[in-house]
Amino acid sequence: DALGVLVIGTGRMGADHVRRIEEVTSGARVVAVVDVDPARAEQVAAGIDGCRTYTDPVAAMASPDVDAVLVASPGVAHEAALLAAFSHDLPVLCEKPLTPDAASALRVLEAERRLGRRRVQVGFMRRYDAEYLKLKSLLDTGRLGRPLMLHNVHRNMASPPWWTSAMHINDSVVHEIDVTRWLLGQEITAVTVLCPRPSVNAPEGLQDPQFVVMETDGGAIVDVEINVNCGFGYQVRAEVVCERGTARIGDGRGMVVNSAGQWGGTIAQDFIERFEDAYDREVQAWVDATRRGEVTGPGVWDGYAVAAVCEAGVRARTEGRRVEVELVERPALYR
Ligand code: NAD
Ligand code: ISE
Repeated sequence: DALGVLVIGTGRMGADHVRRIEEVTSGARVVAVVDVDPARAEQVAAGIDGCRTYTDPVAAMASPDVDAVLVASPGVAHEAALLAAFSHDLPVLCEKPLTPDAASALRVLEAERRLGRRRVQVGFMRRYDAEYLKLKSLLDTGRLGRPLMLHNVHRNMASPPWWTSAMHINDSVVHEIDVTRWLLGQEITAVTVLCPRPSVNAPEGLQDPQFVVMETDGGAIVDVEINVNCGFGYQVRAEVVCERGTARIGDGRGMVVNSAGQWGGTIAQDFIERFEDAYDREVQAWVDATRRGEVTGPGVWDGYAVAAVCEAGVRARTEGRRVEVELVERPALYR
């Protein structure tokens, strides 16, 4: 039988995941959606046979046709949704971030530990991107030797009006933090943030761009240019420098066109376009694992460790110094 999915939050990501589950993913269907804005939920549910709408996630989870939950509400609402899902013993795909800070992530971790088994896949979709997967496979062969440095570029077209300087790390670099830990198989131990003079494209008062430098427990150095008002498109690039070679992804050279005395291609405009395949693979992997009674992919430990690095990063910028990351001991459930 198809997995009955409840989608919580029907904004940009939630609506796209609903479309994905209905039109792309096999083995699942959307049985209900929740949004604090009922009009939003109605709009997304319209046209999906039998899809119910709710404004309260807890009431929705009590329904017997709900087999699993996809959380796509804002990060501040994730903890309550996750704890409610645990109390109904429902498997969850939770959009990043797991929660907005390390203390709340730790509360989720403790709650999952009390359940005694993993229930959550966190929406770090870059782990499902075809290019990142190739890079990971290459690094895992050991052919290039040990990784010494990882250079990242993360550019967004323009920041929305509610964007703050802390969101550069909490909302955007959160992905590089996860992908660094995954690619290198190392934890991040310290963060420093350097800021050039703000771009004229950035709204008044916003520290944009930022340059984040991270150290790992394997002796690697990682840098990230995070630039959320670049004005020309959406770009995510990564280059690993190893002892015997380098590997780079994200150049986005899909199709090169020669015309009128010029050559060139196009640049993706947002993450929905750039990471479409990654989101598709991520959701399919979650549905397949859930139907087998398993939980795979990035989990609560990853969500917690990433939250702790984000916190250190925001402090590093506001306090203008290198900040070390402190993690609790990794519980057996996540080893
Ligand atoms: P959004 O603002 O477009 O949508 C959020 C929706 O949740 C809104 O419709 C809002 O009314 C609803 N909502 C708010 N509080 C709620 C609650 N307590 N219960 C139920 N619904 C609630 O936001 P978005 O851009 O879709 O982001 C949603 C999540 O996805 C966030 O966690 C965000 O970080 C994440 N996200 C991930 C990626 C990615 O690349 N993986 C990209 C963008 C956003
Ligand atoms: C957004 O929330 C995401 O998660 C995107 O993947 C990221 O590129 C963007 O900067 C964030 O705002």
